[in-house]
Amino acid sequence: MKDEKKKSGTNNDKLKDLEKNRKDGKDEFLTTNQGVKINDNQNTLSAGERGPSLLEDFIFREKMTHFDHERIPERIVHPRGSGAHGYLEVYESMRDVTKAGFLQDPGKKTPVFARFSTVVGFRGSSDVVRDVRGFAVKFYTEEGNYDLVGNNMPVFFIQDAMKFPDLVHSIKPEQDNEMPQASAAHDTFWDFASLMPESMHTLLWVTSDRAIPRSLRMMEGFGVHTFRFINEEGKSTFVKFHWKPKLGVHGLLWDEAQKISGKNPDFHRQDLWEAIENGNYPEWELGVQLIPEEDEHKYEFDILDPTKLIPEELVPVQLIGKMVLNRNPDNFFAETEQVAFHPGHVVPGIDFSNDPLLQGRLFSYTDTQLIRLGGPNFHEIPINRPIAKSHNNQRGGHMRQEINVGKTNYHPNSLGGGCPFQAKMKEGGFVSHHEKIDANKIRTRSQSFLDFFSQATLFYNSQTEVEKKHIVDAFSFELGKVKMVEIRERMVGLLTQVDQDLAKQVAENLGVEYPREPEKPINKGIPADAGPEEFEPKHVEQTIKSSLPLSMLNNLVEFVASRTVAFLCADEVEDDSLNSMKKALEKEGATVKIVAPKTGMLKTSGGENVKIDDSFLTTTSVVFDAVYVPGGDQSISKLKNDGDAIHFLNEAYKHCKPIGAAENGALLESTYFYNRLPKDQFSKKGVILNGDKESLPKDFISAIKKHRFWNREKAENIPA
Ligand code: HDE
Repeated sequence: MKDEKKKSGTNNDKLKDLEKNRKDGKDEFLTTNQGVKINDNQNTLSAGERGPSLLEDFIFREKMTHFDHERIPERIVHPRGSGAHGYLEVYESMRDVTKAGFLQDPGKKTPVFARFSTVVGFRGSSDVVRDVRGFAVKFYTEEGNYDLVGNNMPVFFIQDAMKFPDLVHSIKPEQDNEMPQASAAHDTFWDFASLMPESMHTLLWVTSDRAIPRSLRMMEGFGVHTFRFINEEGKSTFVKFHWKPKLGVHGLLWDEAQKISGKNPDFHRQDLWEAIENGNYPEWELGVQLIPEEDEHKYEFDILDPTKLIPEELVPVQLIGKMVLNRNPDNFFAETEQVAFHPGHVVPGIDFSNDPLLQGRLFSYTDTQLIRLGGPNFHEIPINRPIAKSHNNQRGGHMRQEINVGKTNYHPNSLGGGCPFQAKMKEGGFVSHHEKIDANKIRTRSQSFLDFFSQATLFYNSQTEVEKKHIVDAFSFELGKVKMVEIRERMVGLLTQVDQDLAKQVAENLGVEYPREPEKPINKGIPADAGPEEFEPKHVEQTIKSSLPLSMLNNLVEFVASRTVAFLCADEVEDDSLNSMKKALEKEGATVKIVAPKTGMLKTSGGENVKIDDSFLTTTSVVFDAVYVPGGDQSISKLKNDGDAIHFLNEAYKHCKPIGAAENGALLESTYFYNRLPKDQFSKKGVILNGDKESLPKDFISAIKKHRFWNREKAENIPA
């Protein structure tokens, strides 16, 4: 079954290309790398039964040497990631604005490999930390590889690549003691942030629930920078790229995320893997915001500034295709670890803008692959090689795979008939956009980049009250972990520039003084010889005050497929209420897991044997989307005496998740919330009790579609 699923994705040119490198040891002899059959893989060669090992044991030496070299340096940023294969299918031709071949024909499918990542944590850290997520897609187009190396947030911390090493040093574990892991909540990061007011907009995104996604399948992606589309006539149109997930954008709660980190640090990786294995293929629509060149200076922000987004109310997102991920990698290291992305991998029809952050990235990515993958031939690694033909005069280097024939490795040549030829533009040769530049060499920041706060305010204003509260809590948590009071105070000072209420609440939670007069922002990022007024941050009047797509909760997508529901059961659970709910949920595509006090099998009241998926020892409410308690007096009375079962329900309630129970919720009577909640409020608050075999599943499914019930006032007071 699993193999069939995997094969369903093989119908694309890149997957066929990888086929020649796939190896399966099934029915084969064990051999050395030189192909010599191995007779004993358990014992080293030694002088006598109890004597020393012999140096001549080439089989042992080869095995151990390979093992000793199995690790490569992890990515300095984005080391922990999960990848998958799939395709992009285009809805409509983009010929008017770009000549990129893969965007010309409706229905055209281009193979892709996508990798999602956290930024800060090491390769072995948890998936569910508060962080930006990388969203990188390699398109294997017929004109060469195109990489869209984006994030799940549309803006970035800094405006200029020059500051990137400082940003990353500050956010990574501190240099003296290498703590904390996978977290920005420490002094060096907030010290840096408090001196870098341009970070403010991105910090609002990072303190929102966007930074703790429910699933990699439920997050947006953004190209961040403004790029260019170039058409056949050489006309340029500015473009911002978006990925819109079919399932909508959903987050975790912070308390939940921290607990999942302990219980299942592979939460996102496993969710992506299982969704693909089970045929719930994740999908995103590719969207573009197109800005005619004439409009470059039309907005109150600079489109080259990566700390700004273009509100969709000003430039709508046009959906031009969909990406479907339908096949898991065969080998994590060979594919997900060795894949090498680069924003400079573009094809004719796509070009760069002068965004100073993008310009710096264009240098960094090849440079980093040279150290990470060990030399200049990383483009030959199967996952990286294009399906387009590639020929040039580059030769040699570590681990060269190609055997280039003939005499010539230079251009121009006559001995090789002049091959390989340069391609004219009409033959598909890449020609950089002819942008006129006539300027002095200077190190400075453009005046048009100096509004650091208005879009942070726009983002905050666009959130629901629940989302605003989570932002306040996140700032309070992060800064609460900061030891230096001055840093906390400086951050509160900066928050006053965004929103007074936000600043006031955070100040209150931190126990620092709230400045009566909004503090003048500190700007340390300017050259020493510049006049201070020149670089004073500005507040620029915004065209719009709030933007609908920026809130997750105002754009809820309701669905059930691939959500996971825990069934709390013990022996003697009633067959009917277990099976009817299970059937109804599975029909909708949900995954049901039987959770019981012990693992193994349980016996239903009707004498059936049911496999238990997890016990209270091996799982917890936080990894589920909803909880259901089937009926059966014996089962319920056993669970009533089990503190873990009651905690499971209290915690699910605290995290605002739908809870369903047969037989009027007898088990729920033992929970903290049952008697505190007026009975007529139950269903409004996502606690579904009353109902028969038909109405109960129907109501429970409707509740699951809502995802969470934020109206559980003071739910966080639940002691769980
Ligand atoms: Fe990256 N970034 N980055 N970055 N980035 C890397 O390249 C860098 C930035 C992003 O799944 C590195 O191959 C600089 C923005 C993703 O393999 C490195 C600057 C955005 C990934 C690097 C930025 C990104 C990376 C580390 C500021 C969103 C993971 C390993 C000038 C638009 C790709 C590697 C994968 C990885 C440099 C800022 C996205 C060191 C210098 C902005 C998704 O080259």
